[in-house]
Amino acid sequence: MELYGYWRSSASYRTRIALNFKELEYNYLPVHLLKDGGQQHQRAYRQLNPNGLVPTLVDGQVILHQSIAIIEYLEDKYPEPSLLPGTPQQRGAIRALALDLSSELQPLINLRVQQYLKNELAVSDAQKQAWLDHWFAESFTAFEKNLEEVAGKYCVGDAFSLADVCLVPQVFSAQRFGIKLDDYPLLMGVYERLLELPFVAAAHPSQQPDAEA
Ligand SMILES: N[C@@H](CCC(=O)N[C@@H](CS)C(=O)NCC(=O)O)C(=O)O
Repeated sequence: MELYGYWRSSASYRTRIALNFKELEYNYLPVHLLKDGGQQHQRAYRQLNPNGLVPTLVDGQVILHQSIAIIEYLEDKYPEPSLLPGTPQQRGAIRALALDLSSELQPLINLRVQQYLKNELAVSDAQKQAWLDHWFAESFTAFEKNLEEVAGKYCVGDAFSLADVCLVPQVFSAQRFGIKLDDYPLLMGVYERLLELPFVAAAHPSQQPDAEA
């Protein structure tokens, strides 16, 4: 399998965690999101992923975009160990938390959105920071509340799941964007425990071949 990704892309990071959790071998092919005007926009890459976003997974004849679709594909093909463990209720909670981060929060803070705010709408750096602060606070406040109901050692109970796969990269992004995280003790407690897992640690942006200082 080949994974096209970028070291500090949250969606790529999710996919790496899932591949590592399932102990699947893959070749990592970096796509630099800033160099050359953004390599994700180059024709060859757009043929694989017409959205011009990372990640993309290539598995033989199968070419897949969207990190959650990629992870569900891996889950279907390699069901054990499962990223959707537990009862139907727990599996529902896992999916909901994963979507809260991957479908609601991440699209608002993505590179192309930030670039559009700055380059097309001439938003100042302070206004852009206010945008990031606002959307992280909305999302993480609700996430913290949800964790009160469902968390154990990890996001949902004591088993590692797709919700955790999505949480780790989002906290990494928050730290990168200077978001204040003091108001989310449950969320940060889960995050700290997740970082101790070797398959999570190996997926960290700093451990990737395209990592920059
Ligand atoms: N929903 C997509 C999001 C993919 C996405 O937004 N990727 C970002 C990096 S995290 C990207 O490629 N951004 C490039 C750009 O905005 O030009 C997924 O989960 O795969």
